[in-house]
Amino acid sequence: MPANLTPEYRKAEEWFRSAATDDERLLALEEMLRTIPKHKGTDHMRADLRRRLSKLKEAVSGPKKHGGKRVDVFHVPKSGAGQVVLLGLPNSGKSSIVSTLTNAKVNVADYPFATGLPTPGMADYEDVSMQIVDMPPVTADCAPPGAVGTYRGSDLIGIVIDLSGDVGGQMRVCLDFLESHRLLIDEQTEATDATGNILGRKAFVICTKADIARDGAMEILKSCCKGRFEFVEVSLETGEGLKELGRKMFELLDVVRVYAKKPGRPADMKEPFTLQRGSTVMDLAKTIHRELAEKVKSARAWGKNVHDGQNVHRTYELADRDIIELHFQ
Ligand SMILES: Nc1nc2c(ncn2[C@@H]2O[C@H](COP(=O)(O)OP(=O)(O)OP(=O)(O)O)[C@@H](O)[C@H]2O)c(=O)[nH]1
Ligand SMILES: [Mg+2]
Repeated sequence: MPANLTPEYRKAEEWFRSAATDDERLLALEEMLRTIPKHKGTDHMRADLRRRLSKLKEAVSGPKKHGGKRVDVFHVPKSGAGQVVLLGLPNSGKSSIVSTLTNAKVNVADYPFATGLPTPGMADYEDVSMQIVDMPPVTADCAPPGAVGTYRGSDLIGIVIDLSGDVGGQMRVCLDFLESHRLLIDEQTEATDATGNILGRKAFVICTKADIARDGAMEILKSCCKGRFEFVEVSLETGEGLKELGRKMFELLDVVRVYAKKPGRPADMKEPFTLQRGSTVMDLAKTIHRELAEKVKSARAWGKNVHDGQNVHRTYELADRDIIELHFQ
């Protein structure tokens, strides 16, 4: 029986191959196990993955003891439309962003190294929620152990730059960290392994403390990035730019919202499904229940690229805000 491995699984496999430490290998194996399609054709592969995982866990933390469970605090399970992980120097405003946009309890402080562990929170944007992860800081000399895995597992990296400080210096530290771990994906960074597979993540820049910015800080920052990133200027003090920040994160996560509808019933407009742009009717069916993907025959669609109630093939590419009624064999 064919295994029908998904792009998500392949990505996790690439991550495993490129991992530099056992901790990162562990995260990648867990991701492989999470994303591998679960059917008869993958039974052996899943058993093998579980074996490798438990062997690696033993190698990392010694044999299992009763009552003891190893928790990897740098592994942040994903939730919502996508995961944005923040990166920045001490005091740059990472925790302030998470504290302002989400209900998560984080430590905002006027002294450096106030945050010691990744902390996720959910931020609302229109009718979806996105996950933002507060992180311990990086500096020119050190980065939190395990953090590479958190960034590699994310959907988007938010580089946080304090506009009241030395913006060029902060950007250099963040770029050194990202480039040395091949965490970036853009035209200037070769974030691929030997077989040409992409390993990096997209990134953008969140410029904080706009209310107390140094003169010309944005110009200096933009000139040292040479058109590499998109920027959002915010002030957590005045609230300036926060709406734009939500919009930018949603745009860069590159997802579409789809509302499911049962035949003869109104669509559920409250809780859209979110899928990667480029997903099809079959992908939607798989998201609702993995066995439905094989059974879906066609669909009716309402949205900007179709006439109301138009019959579409199961390979139809979903557009943002489509309403979809699935039809099964
Ligand atoms: N004026 C102003 N102050 C800000 C802004 N954002 C954050 N701050 C202040 O900057 C200080 C540091 O903010 P944090 O959010 O704790 O910084 P952090 O990046 O999480 O710091 P670490 O946890 O050490 O990495 C706090 O005193 C905040 O109140 C802003 O937009 N404007
Ligand atoms: Mg903090």
